[in-house]
Amino acid sequence: MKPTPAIRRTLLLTSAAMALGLAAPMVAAQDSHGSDAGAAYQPSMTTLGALNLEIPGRREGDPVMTQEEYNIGNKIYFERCAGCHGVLRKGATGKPLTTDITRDVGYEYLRDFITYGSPAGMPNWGTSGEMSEEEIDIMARYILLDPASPPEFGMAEMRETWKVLVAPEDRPTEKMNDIDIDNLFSVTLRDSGQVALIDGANYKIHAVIDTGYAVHISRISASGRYLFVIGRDALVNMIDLWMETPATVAQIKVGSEARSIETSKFKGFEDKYAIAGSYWPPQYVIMDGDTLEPLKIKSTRGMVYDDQSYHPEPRVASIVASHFNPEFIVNVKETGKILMIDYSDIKNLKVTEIEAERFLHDGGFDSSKRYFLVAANARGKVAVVDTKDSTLTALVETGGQTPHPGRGANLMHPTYGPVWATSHLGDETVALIGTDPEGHPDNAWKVVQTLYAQGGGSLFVKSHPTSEHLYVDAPLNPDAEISGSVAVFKLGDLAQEEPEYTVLPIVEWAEIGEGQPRVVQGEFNQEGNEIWFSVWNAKDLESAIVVVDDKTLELKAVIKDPRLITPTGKFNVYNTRSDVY
Ligand code: DHE
Repeated sequence: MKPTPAIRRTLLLTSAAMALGLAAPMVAAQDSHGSDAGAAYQPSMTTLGALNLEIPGRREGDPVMTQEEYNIGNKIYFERCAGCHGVLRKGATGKPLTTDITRDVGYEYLRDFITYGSPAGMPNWGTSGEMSEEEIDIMARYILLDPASPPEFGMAEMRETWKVLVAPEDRPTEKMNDIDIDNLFSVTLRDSGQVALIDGANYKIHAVIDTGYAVHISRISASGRYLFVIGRDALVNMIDLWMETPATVAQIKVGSEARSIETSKFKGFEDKYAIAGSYWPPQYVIMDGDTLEPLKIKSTRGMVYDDQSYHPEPRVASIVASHFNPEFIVNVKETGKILMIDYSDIKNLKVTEIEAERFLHDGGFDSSKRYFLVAANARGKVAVVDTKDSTLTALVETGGQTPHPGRGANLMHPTYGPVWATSHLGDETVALIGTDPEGHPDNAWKVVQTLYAQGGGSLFVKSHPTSEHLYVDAPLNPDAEISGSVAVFKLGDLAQEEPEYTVLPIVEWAEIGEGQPRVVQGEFNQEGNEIWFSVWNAKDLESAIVVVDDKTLELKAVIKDPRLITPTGKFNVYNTRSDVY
């Protein structure tokens, strides 16, 4: 179980993450808070940063600050600091920065700390050139002021933003196009705030649709007709794939910052509800599945699962829909709770609250779709929920640093039977966790094998029930060769103690002249015979999607188009709605 020195690379990922628009943490000395990938991959609250918030009521001794300087402070704070220190500065993965602490240490200390950083993990914002002297001066004064209070987003605010562009009765009663919807891919065009709908068979772009700012993920209604897309600005677009040219039929803004959206999948409730979770305000909203009308908003503010201390802003991370019960599974990051929201009667809402682990982030189902596995990333664990009984099944230490599975990958292991895989942000390991408590009880909910891929900075793994391969990306790795390629393990080789991997030079295949594009997130077509990778370049440079033949591991096609600006996540309609991965 030993990695060779060549693959055990030291990770200096802050700059890579910053290049991708990911915020690096700012202050505070604590273990999980260094300049590695795990620490660097923190939320950047860009929408909050763009709000014109008022300077909180002045107190004696407050630094004098113009509104213009305050706006700059807000922007920097929400984009670079709030992901760790919290919107209200009460601390999240980073230490609190409330005025009792900042005033105690004073202006000079704060200025120097921001400038030079600390060996315990504080990035050196000044000496690295990331922030100018003026910006540091503003930030040191800004955190001496009381924290800003971004707006709440209740029913009145949501309804004001809610638009039904095409009413259900005016929509087609049958599919009006000849698109093979089940094999369509919704592709995030991150920096243009759009999604591209690309044909899985002939790679034609059927539509490019405007969505929210720094658009994040797509999910599909149970029937496959409606596509839901959420932007980081919490704008939800509902797209009707039956229209002659698919287009948005309803829209709503559910908060200021959001990352997740899902739809009801249980029998009898198909297409009935949608749910979106927000980072700010910390809440989720259940909406009508035909119109996005907001029906029920629930705050996630409350007690942390273990020490039962109050947390003012627990963010909603991943949300999935149960196949066994009429329930949404909502993962609340800071309180470490997994909420099973019973949507069969939303007037008398029943919520089962599962104690799991802090810093829940992303996850997916096992191959039976009964168990949901979610990374508690800053704790190095995966929580397993039995969605049939709505109980916690296990907490598994992955053995790696900062697990980041995406939805994970399900494999049939030649020795251990069904397993689910996650890679890690902080190192090159891939943990394979046994998921078959009946057929392979000795292996269930244990790391049965650790694979060593190319290096740290991995975000997504992928496989398919018909595939003989496991694909591992590493877009945040500082080495261009690694971030520009993917590692592929053959399932048959997993019986060996130290299976080798093949490297696919995806960026090279894309033949892109300029920039240092990163390869991110493999996604299979419906049949499972090809896998698509995004070649994610800067906004003003050429990007591409590379299609790989899963049987031969050879290049099958390169999709290029001037409209494909910063492609990242890809969501095949069938695989996404059926949780096939
Ligand atoms: Fe994501 C999923 C949060 C940055 C691409 N990302 C998720 C989920 C969460 C999340 C909570 C799970 C959603 C679900 O399943 O309901 N992502 C965050 C962040 O907080 C973070 C770290 C920083 C931020 O400020 O947003 C972040 N994410 C990114 C990126 O920079 C990525 C690589 C490129 C992009 O488009 O923004 C990115 N995230 C993705 C993708 C998924 C995702 C492609 C869905 C993977 C899947 O297979 O389902």
